[in-house]
Amino acid sequence: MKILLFLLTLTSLAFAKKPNFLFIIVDDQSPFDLKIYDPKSPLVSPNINSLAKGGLVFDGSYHMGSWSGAVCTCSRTMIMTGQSVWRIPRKLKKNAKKRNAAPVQPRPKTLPEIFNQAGYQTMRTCKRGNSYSLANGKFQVVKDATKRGETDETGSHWHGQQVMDYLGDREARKTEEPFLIYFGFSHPHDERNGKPELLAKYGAKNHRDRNSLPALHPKQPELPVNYLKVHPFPHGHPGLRDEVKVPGVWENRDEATIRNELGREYACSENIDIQIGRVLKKLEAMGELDNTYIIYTSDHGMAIGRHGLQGKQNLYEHTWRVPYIVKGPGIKAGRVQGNIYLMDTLATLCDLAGIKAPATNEGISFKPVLTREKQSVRDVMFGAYAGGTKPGMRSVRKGDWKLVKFDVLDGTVRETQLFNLKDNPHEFLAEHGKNDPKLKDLAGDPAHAKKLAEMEALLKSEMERLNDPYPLWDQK
Ligand SMILES: [Ca+2]
Repeated sequence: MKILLFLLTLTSLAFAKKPNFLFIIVDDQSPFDLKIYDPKSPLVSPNINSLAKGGLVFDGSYHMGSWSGAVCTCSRTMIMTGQSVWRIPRKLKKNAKKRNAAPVQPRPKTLPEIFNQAGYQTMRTCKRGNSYSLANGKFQVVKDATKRGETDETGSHWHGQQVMDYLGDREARKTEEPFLIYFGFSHPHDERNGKPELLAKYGAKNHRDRNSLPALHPKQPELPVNYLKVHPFPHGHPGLRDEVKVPGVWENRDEATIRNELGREYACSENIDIQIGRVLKKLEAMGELDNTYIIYTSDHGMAIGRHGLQGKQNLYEHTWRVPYIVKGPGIKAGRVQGNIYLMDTLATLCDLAGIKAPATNEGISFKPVLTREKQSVRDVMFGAYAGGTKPGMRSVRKGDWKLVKFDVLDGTVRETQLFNLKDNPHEFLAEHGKNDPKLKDLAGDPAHAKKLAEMEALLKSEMERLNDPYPLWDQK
């Protein structure tokens, strides 16, 4: 009898030790919106800051790219499947050319399916659409709705409440099984309708009237450091919604519009921070906080005036990079490069939960980075944007060096940029008018011809490795 009791205790201890996961994903947020990535940012986010202070902050976290103007769709499908951008499942348009069709492959096993099978209770709340619906529907509890309004019922509070209710229900039922909660928000994606009291802190106004544009206000965030009135050449996606049709911005790039829109972005992000605070407090009260891995990220970054761009369809660092913070049992607080993609989330969560990642996964577990055995999981990062004219934009980064290429509008725009991100982290171009010769695109500088050739070769090999179907003009 004593032995049986002992065994039962051991079993329940082992069971209790399975960690919980709270995966927080916001929609359209540049890492540089957050104080942890830009100390000058006026964004008030005490809960995200405290996650960062007690957890590990990644400086090299990227979404890999998109073959659609809806960058969210590719990004979120990569998270759910652990697959890379040219391999993830895609719906082909009726008239899609055969050569662009993805090869037929087994349907990837998704994050909720894996955790359901491993005995986890899975729940999600998020915006609707622009994601991988086959995965979304596999969570045991699904509370999806697009909430971009300025009230509690129509905004981020609603997503927070779904998680609060779910946790309350677990508490009432005394649920023992560990949880995986996919805590998604619909903001700060446009329309960035902030709550009035939060907008007031950033001197911003919600508005949709083209004829009554917002006035400058001293409380509005300053213009981004790499702001331009116009991008130096066409980005290659004519009529792109995010660049010309977002209510409140349209094709305007004047100071008042950009600063007001940043204020709106920050008001929405602060509301998200408040919702995260509610949930963390609840987890603490339930005694679950210390056994929960909390991940904070965004599906991709965002321009809002940086480089004269407005949307998420470019490969500058403000948009190609994402914020990524992990806090949880055994993680030592600090900062690392990491060199992770969003698609590595699946393998890492599996690793932390002691689950084998599925054969369809291509991501790399960055648990060795969380435990600080490693600083990074890979050396080379690849980025693509091919949602407009083809081939589109490509980028590759290794160490401090980054190459970006544009091959768009039927070959009428063919541009190459080379940055040293250590010297020029904001990717200043000649158009920014900096006096320092290091603060510009170096592609045309003969002193860097060797580095340029090296990066060109690296980009080509990454494109081939990842089955990129659209070679660039100088790669054929
Ligand atoms: Ca998004």
